[in-house]
Amino acid sequence: MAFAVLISAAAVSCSNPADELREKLEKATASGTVYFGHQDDLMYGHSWNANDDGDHSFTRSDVYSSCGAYPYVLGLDLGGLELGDEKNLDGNIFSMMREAAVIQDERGGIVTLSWHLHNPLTGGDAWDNSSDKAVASILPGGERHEMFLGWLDRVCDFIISCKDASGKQIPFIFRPWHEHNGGWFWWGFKTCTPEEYNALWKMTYNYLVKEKGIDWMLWAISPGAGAGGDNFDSWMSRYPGDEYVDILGTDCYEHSTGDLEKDHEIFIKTMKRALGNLSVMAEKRGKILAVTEAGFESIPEPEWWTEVLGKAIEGFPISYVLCWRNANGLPGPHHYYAPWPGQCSEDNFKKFTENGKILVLKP
Ligand code: BMA
Repeated sequence: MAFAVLISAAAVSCSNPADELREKLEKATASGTVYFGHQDDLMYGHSWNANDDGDHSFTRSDVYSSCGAYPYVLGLDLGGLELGDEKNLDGNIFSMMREAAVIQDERGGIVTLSWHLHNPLTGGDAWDNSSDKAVASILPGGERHEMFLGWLDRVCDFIISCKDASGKQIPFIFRPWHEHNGGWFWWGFKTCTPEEYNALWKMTYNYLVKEKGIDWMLWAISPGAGAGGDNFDSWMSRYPGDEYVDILGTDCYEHSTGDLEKDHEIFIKTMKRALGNLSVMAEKRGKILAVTEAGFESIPEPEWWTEVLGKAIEGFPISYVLCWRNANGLPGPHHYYAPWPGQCSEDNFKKFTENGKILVLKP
């Protein structure tokens, strides 16, 4: 009997793409290596845009142009999908995002999904924090609850539609309701109570996993560190519970004050503090650690990768670090977080990805 139980557990573990993804992430941390990630990497870069060009090859990438390999983790955002839009909030065509996700998976890489969704009560964007009733309105019994389930249905349809050639689901890292200890999103600490936030997460999880059967994703929670008084020490009051979370990450950026040395020092200190907190928690609770977003807009420091980011994450068992997008369009040509050919940190980035610790995806 015990033998039979063991066999069936092994069979289940092999057949669920989420287990394979978990193993991949744990392998990185066990060997002291870190997957490098970049938001929207295959969709557009500093001076090109696959959406506008109708280029379905997904061979272009600013990271590839800078170091000869693709990011191991591709970040994509679902913002706009909830309304049935054809493109996401940054101009990515959803059907092309699906193609990119499938190709990233085929290449052996990982895909993570974030969601800058509209405010369900006011109709504004994710940054519309004008009402403290938005979260309450979509919880069971709230006036927008049914409407919100329709939004979740669209997310489910997209996730389910992402399959490889053999019909296997793409195992996403799903990262909803991020930076919730900040006050800029409508689900942030200023506009909902800890109880409402936790109920929001559980409702989302239960709907996707229990109701819709989407059990092939890992769920990542990502408090922000550093920006505008981050309440980091108390972020745990907004944590739905161990059964709803697989990955503990942080979103942590360097900000420019005009004094680079000072900016680096603050960033390294902030990152280390956040990872110090999260690594203890991850170890205790058996969770995977990650830097879910990072970067320094415009990367004005030529040695930023090895001397700043590398030092900030050194010594922590993080599975991946994802740098934010290289905007092509709004909010402007300065909004980029990974190097591109000719960018001042390009050589240093190459060095960073060649030290054996930072893993990129060789084609
Ligand atoms: C922010 C900025 C915005 C973008 C949003 C969602 O950090 O990059 O321009 O719309 O992320 O990707």
